[in-house]
Amino acid sequence: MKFLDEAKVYIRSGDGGAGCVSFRREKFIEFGGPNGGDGGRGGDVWAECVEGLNTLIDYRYQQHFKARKGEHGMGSNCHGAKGADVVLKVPAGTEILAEDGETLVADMTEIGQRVRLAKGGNGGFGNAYFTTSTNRAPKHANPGLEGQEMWLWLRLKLIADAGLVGLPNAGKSTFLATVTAAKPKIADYPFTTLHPGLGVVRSDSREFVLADIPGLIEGAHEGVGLGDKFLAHVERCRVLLHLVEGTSEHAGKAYKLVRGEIEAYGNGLADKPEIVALSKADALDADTLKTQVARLKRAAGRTPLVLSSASGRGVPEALRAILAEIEQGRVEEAEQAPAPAWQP
Ligand SMILES: Nc1nc2c(ncn2[C@@H]2O[C@H](COP(=O)(O)OP(=O)(O)OP(=O)(O)O)[C@@H](O)[C@H]2O)c(=O)[nH]1
Ligand SMILES: [Mg+2]
Repeated sequence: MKFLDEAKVYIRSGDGGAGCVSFRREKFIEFGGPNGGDGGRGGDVWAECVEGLNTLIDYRYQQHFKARKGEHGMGSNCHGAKGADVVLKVPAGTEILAEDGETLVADMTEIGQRVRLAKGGNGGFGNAYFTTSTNRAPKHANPGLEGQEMWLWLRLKLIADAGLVGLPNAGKSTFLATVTAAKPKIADYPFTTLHPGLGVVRSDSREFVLADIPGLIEGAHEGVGLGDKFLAHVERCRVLLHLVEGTSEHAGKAYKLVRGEIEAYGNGLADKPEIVALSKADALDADTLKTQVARLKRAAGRTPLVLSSASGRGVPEALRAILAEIEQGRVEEAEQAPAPAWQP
């Protein structure tokens, strides 16, 4: 399945059905009163967060979603039926934004979450409704109310606890493949990864979700390479694992370049906790390793982890560091959450 992380959709809820003007006409029944039924309510448009989706690709093929109209009221006090709803099924992590692309309408983060995006129009009252003591035979009914229509943006921001960032070829996908059951494409050319991938890491009997995204290059925030929009997929992460290729020319420069792009992207990404690791340690001789570690340490302002997905060196340490950050995040979240209401 192809990946799509942004889509624009048009939605319209159903119009309400019109009320009916009708009078009871039966043999032997004199003065049959008004009996026009009310119109039915128009259908609503809902968004629902469902399992098993990780892309918005379905919205490339269908962009218009209209709920059905309510049926008109009929004689003999028959009310019109409610129009059928439509439901937009979206993957977990989808933000629903207004047409301006900024105003958040809903954030779909939990499987099963349902949000009404547009309410169907109310049905009109039939003439039976308007009967009063002074007007025993009203000859008018209401039309139904119109449904609402709007354009919305769907934007997917995958939900992961930790995210991998780095230059192309830094070994991000290889790391994901080493620590999870995910099978990302791995090759020794840049931009092997075009779409983000997720994997579940099980370590020390705990679990977390790790996201692998495409590589960043200089000028990504101006659209160079694959741009930097895919960074949205690590926006929800608690911690970033920044891999710096040990075999690169200068690990310190490589680190700074990526940091520069993360800062240019904004959205709070630069403030996230970051674990820095020098990757592909197995491919370096002792001297080069030492130099690269020293350069990276100077650039990052702390001692980097030394990592090799090939030999497994440093992998448990990296996972432990990530887990510690995630735990820390959970503790902070629990502290910030309002205390539960008092209950007897
Ligand atoms: N020797 C060695 N090679 C590695 C290691 N990790 C990755 N590689 C190789 O480095 C190349 C790039 O690896 P990827 O995992 O595709 O790199 P990436 O960061 O995902 O690259 P993009 O998806 O292009 O951004 C592949 O040929 C891997 O086999 C490692 O620990 N040691
Ligand atoms: Mg990759």
